This record gives sequence, C-alpha cells and structure tokens, in this order.
Amino acid sequence: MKIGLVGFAGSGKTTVFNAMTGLGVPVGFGGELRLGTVRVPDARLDALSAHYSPRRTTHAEIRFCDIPGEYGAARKGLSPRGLQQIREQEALCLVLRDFENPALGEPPDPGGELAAFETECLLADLDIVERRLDRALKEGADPVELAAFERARDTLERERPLRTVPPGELGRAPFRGYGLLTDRPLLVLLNRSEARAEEALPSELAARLAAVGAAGLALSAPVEAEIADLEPEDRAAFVEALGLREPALARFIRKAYELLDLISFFTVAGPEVRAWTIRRGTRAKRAAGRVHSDMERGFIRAEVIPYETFASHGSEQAVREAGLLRVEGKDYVVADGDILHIRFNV
Ligand SMILES: Nc1nc2c(ncn2[C@@H]2O[C@H](COP(=O)(O)OP(=O)(O)O)[C@@H](O)[C@H]2O)c(=O)[nH]1
Ligand SMILES: [Mg+2]
Repeated sequence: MKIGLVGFAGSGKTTVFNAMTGLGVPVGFGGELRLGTVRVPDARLDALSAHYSPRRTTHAEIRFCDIPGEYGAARKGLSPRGLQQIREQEALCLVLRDFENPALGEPPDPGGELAAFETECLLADLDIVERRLDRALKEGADPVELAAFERARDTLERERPLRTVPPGELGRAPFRGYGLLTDRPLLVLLNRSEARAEEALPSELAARLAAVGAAGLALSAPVEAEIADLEPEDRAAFVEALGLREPALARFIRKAYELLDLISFFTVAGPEVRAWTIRRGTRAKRAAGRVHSDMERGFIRAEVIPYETFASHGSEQAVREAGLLRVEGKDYVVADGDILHIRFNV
C-alpha cells in the first residue's frame, strides 16, 4: 500500500518526502522515483509506551513514493511514464506550490495547478474508459461491467472525478486493474512559504476540494523539514515556539493513513508495545493474522479494551475491575484504537 506524491516540478514533493522519511534525496528538478517508509505518529501509542515502558515501541508504517516532477515542468502534462508511475499508487497526494520559487520564475498558482492536474487525470481516465467501451462493443462484455464503464464515461464527460460517485451508486470491482486516476483517494497538500505556514486553507480551495471529493491540508515543507531535523528532545519546544500543537507533517501522515482506509490496533506483549495496520472493517480473526499466522489459525477470542477506556481508567487492571474488558469472537469488527489480547491455540 503506497501513496504517491505528485505535482508540478518544484512544488516541494521531495522536500516533503525527505522530511517524512529522513532519506535525504536531492531536491531540485528531475531525479528518480523513490520509495520510502514513514512512521505513522500516534499519541495513543506514545501514551501506551509511557505506561508500560516496553523495551520496544513499534509504530504503524505507510509507504510514500516521490514521483519525479517531470510532470508539468512546462505545464505540458504528464508523460506516459509519469502516468504509469502515478497509476501504480493506491492513493495520491498532490503537492501544490504556494511559495515563490526563483528557479521557476512564475508566481505561485495553486488553484491553476490543481485544475491542470484534475483535467489531466480526467482525460487519462476517459481515454481508458472509452477504449474499454469500444472493445466491449466489438467483443461483448459482462452487463455489470459494461454498466459500470458507461456510468464512468458519463461521470467523466461531466468533468466529475470518479471518486465523487458514492460507492453505493457505482460498483468499483470492474475498474480493478485499469489504473483509473480519478478514482484514487486524493489528498491535496498546499505547500506554503515559511512566513505563511500557519494560515488555514483558503476557503475557495477548500470548497474546490470538497467538490472533487479530496481532503486538504496546508503546511510549509521547509519548516517541517527543520522540525524533522531536530533531536526528538528539542522538537516539542520548537513546535511550541512556532505556536503549533504538533508538526503539520504528523497530521498529514495520519490523513494519508486515513485516506488509505487504514486504522491501527494495539498489542501489549511483554517487551513490545505495537501498533498494527488493518483496513477499516477487518474482523478480529483476520486482524490476529497480522500479528502472527498462528493467531489467525488457532484464534479463540480477542480481549478488547478500546484505547479511550484504557486512557480514562489509567490501567488495564482498573479496566478489568470496572468490568469493561470485552471479550469478542472472530467476527468482531476491530475498531481504531482497540487494544487487543488475542487468545489462540495451535
Ligand atoms: N520557500 C520555500 N521553498 C520551498 C518550499 N518547498 C520546497 N521549496 C524549495 O523548492 C525547490 C523545489 O523543491 P523540491 O522538493 O525539489 O520540489 P519537487 O520538484 O516537487 O520535488 C527546492 O529548492 C526547495 O528547497 C517551501 O514551502 N517554501
Ligand atoms: Mg523532486
């Protein structure tokens, strides 16, 4: 599961990627496609770790892909290679430039970049959908699949991204493997100059994002890079001095995680406190398999303490004494923040 950083050259993709991954990829135009693993910040995990003092604390992780900014260097659009790289991503983060970049010689135009990217994706999808329908005309097709592609064509022709059609109205299964870009979850990152790091997303842009079914966030990449560079013990003071509650990058990473429809459950086992990643809607037996295949195979039950219950009672013991420890079977749908003890037998 990976999320692709996309956008115009010079919008700050690599700067954001470096701040998240600590990989130190050279900034500037061009470059290679890079893949990096990013820890998902989670205050609940930090609190569990402080409570249990385990030898090891393991965060959930997601992967980001820094896709080189050949795209739109001269606003000429995506190359076939660029398109292919973007199609391979499960979700997209579009970085928009909202700072003066002397190397580009053009004032920032984030709204224009968003529109250009959207148009590009709409046209690329329409091309795929029309080809599929042409082939169906010649060779015939499954009616359900045909209906889905016809609905997709109508949507795209009205310049609506596919993600704006609710899942109940349009089954996505026929689209699998076609790499449709407007169906991908989209998170838009407005990359601000340092001086304006604190400003909220302009309401016009926010409205535009809502209309295309995208999430949005503003931050200043160099400020975030500076924070990421600090020693952990200096970070909090610096963030506070900037008047922030936490680095915006932390919020961004969590939003990306949500965008992929991922949630975390926790385990506390002797030396390790750990966050595990599952898709929202995953059942307990399956979730147990994330920890160990034996736990899935020999699953008996899960003892569940929602993180909030743990936090309000202060300890596992107190939760037990209050009679709030829940025992759930294999079909229990695991919730974000559940602390699980899996009972199993192999
Ligand atoms: N002033 C300012 N410069 C930035 C910001 N983000 C990136 N840059 C600079 O813009 C240039 C291009 O950034 P880079 O991350 O390579 O963009 P990419 O082409 O999208 O990967 C670099 O010189 C960065 O240091 C920002 O928020 N503010
Ligand atoms: Mg780059």
